[in-house]
Amino acid sequence: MGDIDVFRIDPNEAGEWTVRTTGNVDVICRLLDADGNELDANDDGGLGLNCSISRVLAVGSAYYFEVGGFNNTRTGAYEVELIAPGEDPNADLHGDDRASASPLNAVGEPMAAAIEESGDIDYFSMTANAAGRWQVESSGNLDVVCSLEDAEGALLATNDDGGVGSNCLVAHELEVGQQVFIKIRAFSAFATGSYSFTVTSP
Ligand SMILES: [Ca+2]
Ligand SMILES: [Ca+2]
Ligand SMILES: [Ca+2]
Ligand SMILES: [Ca+2]
Repeated sequence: MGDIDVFRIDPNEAGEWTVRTTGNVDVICRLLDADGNELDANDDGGLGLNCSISRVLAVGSAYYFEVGGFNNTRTGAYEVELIAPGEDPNADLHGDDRASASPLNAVGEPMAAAIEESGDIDYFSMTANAAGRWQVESSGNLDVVCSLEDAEGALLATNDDGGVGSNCLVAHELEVGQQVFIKIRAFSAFATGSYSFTVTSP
């Protein structure tokens, strides 16, 4: 592995934990104990080319989750998810409607997410801090459709394949302080997989 990121895990309960990546990067991962011994390794056990490791962990011990690029190549964004014992590993991380939308993390940086099950819709909310033409563009191999809705749910813009490949690209004029919702779904009602999207300010 070339560039490696290491994440420390301190379990707060004993049982089977799942640690995995999301995004559209082909990563490989390893789980190490506090002494650096490898407990498990995985390449594509998650969605798409993401890795996933499930393992019974003990309270009071530190563990390390290593993420590297497959074949030493890794470009793009991924996120690490830690799922506690008893939590549903297939749970949908971003709400299916405006009321349960996730706040956008950052403007100008890719956000990794997934269509975990057929028909899933992911909503994200953001407030424009500048007036002008804002843009939302997806990346990855999943054919997604993206839309912009205003605070009342009126459709402002929608697009299917305006980006690279079958990725979406929407652009719309926003006012300062205007709240909008980004809605992302798979083009196919049956498709699942991970995707990323980037919001660009004027
Ligand atoms: Ca992989
Ligand atoms: Ca989702
Ligand atoms: Ca969702
Ligand atoms: Ca598309």
